Amino acid sequence: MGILLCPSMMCADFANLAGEVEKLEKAGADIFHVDIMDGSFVPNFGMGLQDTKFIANASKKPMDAHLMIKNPGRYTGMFAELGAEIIYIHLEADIHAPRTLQDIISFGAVPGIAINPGTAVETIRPLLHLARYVLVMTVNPGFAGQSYLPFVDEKIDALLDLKQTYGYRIIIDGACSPEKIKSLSAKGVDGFVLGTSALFGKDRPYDEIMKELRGASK
Ligand code: S6P
Ligand code: MG
Repeated sequence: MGILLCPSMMCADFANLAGEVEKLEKAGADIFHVDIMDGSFVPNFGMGLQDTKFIANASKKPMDAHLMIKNPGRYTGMFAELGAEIIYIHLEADIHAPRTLQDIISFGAVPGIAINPGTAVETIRPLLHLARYVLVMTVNPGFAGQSYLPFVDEKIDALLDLKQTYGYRIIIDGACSPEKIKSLSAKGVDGFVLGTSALFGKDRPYDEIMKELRGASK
């Protein structure tokens, strides 16, 4: 299987969200990545509920919800209802994370664990058996357009080593440049969130860029 390309919709042109979804879907987007923020777990606000619902309905491709919010367990049902097929939570934000991950499954969605640059693999390890995806943050969560934090490489290696045991897929979120996509996919990383580093604001057609990214990862 090839790599999963997941456009980060907070980087899209909101003046033409319908056109963006259509172009990205035609270009071969695998999963639409939707960042949800509460101004508390991270110092920013992300996409709104209406945008989230719009994207879920506008495309046949799956959409994920990356919940950068405190107490995500209160809202997973709502995001499943809005159309998120994959729901990522940050374990630090939830004192009953195992229950939240089980709830996500009971709502018919796929559970994912997002891991911050400063969070150890050992912290999430007890719950890895409940996750089908691990979203590795390679920037501090909250903003697009930041620099890749190289110290996260060690964590990616550790998660790659545990991948067979638990059977999850690894997706990288943050500063995924064409060079990083090439080198990390060669190591066994399954997918990448595409923001300003590879896809948006490049003045080039999405299909051309995504074709190139897939070609380089073979
Ligand atoms: C950041 C968020 C991400 C960004 C993405 C932007 O908190 O979770 O999904 O939208 O990382 O990508 P880039 O290439 O601008 O860093
Ligand atoms: Mg994200």
